[in-house]
Amino acid sequence: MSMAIATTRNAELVEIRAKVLAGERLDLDDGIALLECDDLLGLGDLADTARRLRGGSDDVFFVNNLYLNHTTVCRVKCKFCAFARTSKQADAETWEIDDLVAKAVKIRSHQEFSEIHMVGGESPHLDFQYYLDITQSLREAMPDVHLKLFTASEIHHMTKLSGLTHREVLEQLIAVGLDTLPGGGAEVFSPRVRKIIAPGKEPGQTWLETHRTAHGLGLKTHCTMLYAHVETFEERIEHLLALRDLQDETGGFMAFIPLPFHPENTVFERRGWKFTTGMDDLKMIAVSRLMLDNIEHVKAYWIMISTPLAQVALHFGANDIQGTVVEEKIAHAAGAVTPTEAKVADLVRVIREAGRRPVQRDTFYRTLRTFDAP
Ligand code: V47
Repeated sequence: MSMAIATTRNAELVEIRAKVLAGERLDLDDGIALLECDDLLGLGDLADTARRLRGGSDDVFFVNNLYLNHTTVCRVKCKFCAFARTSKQADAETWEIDDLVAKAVKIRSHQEFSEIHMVGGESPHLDFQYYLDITQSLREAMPDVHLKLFTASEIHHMTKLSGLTHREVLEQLIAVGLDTLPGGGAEVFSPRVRKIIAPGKEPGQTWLETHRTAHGLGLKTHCTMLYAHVETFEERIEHLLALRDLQDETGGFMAFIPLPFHPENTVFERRGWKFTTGMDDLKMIAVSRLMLDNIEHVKAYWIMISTPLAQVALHFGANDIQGTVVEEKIAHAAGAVTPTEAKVADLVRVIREAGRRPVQRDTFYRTLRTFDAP
């Protein structure tokens, strides 16, 4: 009995499996067929096979990191977002630079994080100098910590604040300490989808162009897709193909993170939108791995899919579970029921018990610490 017959009952999956085993690139139709396929275990096995064929091992990565949000004030009003506030709302929060840096330094006194991941709203009350000053202050206070700051949407916002180009904004931020960009703000690139869920946001092309510019300046970045709201399967795959094309051109993406839509406290909750199920999330991880044949790392973001499902996702093409996080607010504002932080020992246990080898990494996926295999 051939391998393909042993692992799948689905005729289309057999054909796509043959392409994967031959090292052929999958196309739009393949991607849609994979999302439509109901042979979940066959799909997971294929994604895991693809990961290994491209050099993946049993190593599963995590980072000891700290999330910060400098402001919740945002002018954009994306309909999927439960985190944003107007400045008049009582619980709106904008940090004074010294206070936020002092908070990070205090946390560092008892947690050796290697990375700060900081994103925020697009506040009309902050100027570009604030962004430069906060970056420089974090850099000076913690010279050995990697600064992964600001989504491409925030970089675009800074061009509006400053009158500078995307390139100039990035150059100035790099000069004061920016190390990489996180992948947020991508949502789904389709103009149809953006018009419905984020009419005030810049076009998907601007997100891509900002990352292209960053890569051109030698900055590595991350990429995401917010899925399971109004987008079609075709629009999901087109999004992945746009990322794949840019990666062919620049090689600047280190990891892809699929983000399942959390509807609580958003307008979509009132319209009856539901949280994704494990089936949706596992399929999306597997299809991301299969389509993104040139992005080395796919994250099973435990904050949004839970640690039990992240363990399964490690057998569906994912090889990273993100990090310790400490203070996650975006997903939790929208109904995430996971804890907001994990200890290194928790992540090691989660990875080990999934039968994989935990590797604590830095942001560039260099090994900082290994742990015995299970
Ligand atoms: O940009 C907002 C998304 C992103 C909701 O770069 C929502 O390594 C689900 O980008 N339901 C922020 N998602 C998170 C993010 C991220 C996470 C982990 C790792 C990395 C990385 C990046 O979360 C936003 C937006 O796309 N988001 N609201 C919501 N209700």
